Amino acid sequence: MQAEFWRDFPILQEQIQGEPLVYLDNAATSQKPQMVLDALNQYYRTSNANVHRGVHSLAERATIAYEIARDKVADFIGANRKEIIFTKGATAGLNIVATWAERLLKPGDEVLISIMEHHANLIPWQQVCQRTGAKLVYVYLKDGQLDLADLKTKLNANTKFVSIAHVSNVLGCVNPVKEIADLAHQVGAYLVLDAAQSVGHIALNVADLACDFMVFSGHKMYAPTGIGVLYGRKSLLEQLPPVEFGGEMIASVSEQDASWAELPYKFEAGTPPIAEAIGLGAAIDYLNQIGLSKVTAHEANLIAYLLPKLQQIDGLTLYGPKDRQNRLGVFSFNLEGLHPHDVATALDYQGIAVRAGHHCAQPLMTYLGTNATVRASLACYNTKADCDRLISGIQATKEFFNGLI
Ligand code: 7TS
Repeated sequence: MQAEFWRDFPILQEQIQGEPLVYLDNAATSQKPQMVLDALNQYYRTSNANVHRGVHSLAERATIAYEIARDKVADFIGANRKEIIFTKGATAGLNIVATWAERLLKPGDEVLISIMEHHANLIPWQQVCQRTGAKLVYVYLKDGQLDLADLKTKLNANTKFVSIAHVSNVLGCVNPVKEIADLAHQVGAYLVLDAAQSVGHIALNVADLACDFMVFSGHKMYAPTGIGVLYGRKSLLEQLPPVEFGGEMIASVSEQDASWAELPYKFEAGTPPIAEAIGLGAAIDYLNQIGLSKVTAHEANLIAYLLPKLQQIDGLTLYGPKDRQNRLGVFSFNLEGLHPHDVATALDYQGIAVRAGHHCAQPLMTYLGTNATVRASLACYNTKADCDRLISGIQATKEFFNGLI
């Protein structure tokens, strides 16, 4: 019996090019369940006001709903509510951490990242290193996943930050975060975790992962766009100066000076994405209602089903780990002789949504010796039937183009 989570997502009823939609671009963004759509509607219909300022009843409703969303996030990742900063998304969170890092880093210091990082966890560090004279050091791959031995040789007393993806948005591999965090801490470095591709798929507990900072985006875990989370260990966030300045983030202001509000508000300047945060709370409710472990198990079944089928296709090069251990549902591949954009367009003609391109990981593409890949990525609402449609879609694409060549 297959889990029928797809019933909860109205957009999955859409027809694309006359075919029922098979949505396999979840690593880019996920679809939204009715519960999240209802929460947004309900908020705007009954509670819309600005937060943390009004004394009127609607303002109080909005503030309570916004702060309840923060509590839900804190519970979801095993953190304290003061450690949850609402941001625009994973990118914004990483930029905040990098801005702070810029104050600490000196020439000769090192920042260790991996070659599989999304540009969001790469360019902020490049910029910071260029400005401070610190060195950006890369860990490379072995067997399609992170080479831990390489990481160990590159960690040293100069390493001040290790910033790493939990799950690669191209390779699908799950990195051994706890082990990396322990190694980083042994040399006195901070561990920054980019959980953009793991959130909503596997459990995230900041204590178990031993990370100092963690970022993710709501929109990849069934919540709206425009909302994300920066988690930081309280003792660190207390030392960290604000990055943006303005309303909401102050304790008091005089003509020439200001003092900062307590955590987490000192990092939330201006009117926050209120509805979006409430939507994120609803997405967490949705996952809790199903049970995240059921989602993980359902996706693991799909991975076990799809991986060998992809590997059996003649002329298909699959990137990332060869076996399903340490893999989540992100499958990047190329078909011999075909451009990834042509493959994605041919799949779209069959109602199948996948992404093609460099996936904001150009150094990884160069390392893999390609310009681009096709990427199919799973979420809780996908089914074995979707996997079958992808496989037959790829076969049909091959036949179509072979007929032209
Ligand atoms: N980190 C990883 C690992 C990601 O996959 C992404 C987005 C980000 C950070 C940035 O998230 P944002 O919400 O701030 O943009 N990844 C993708 C992708 O693979 N295709 O589209 C967006």
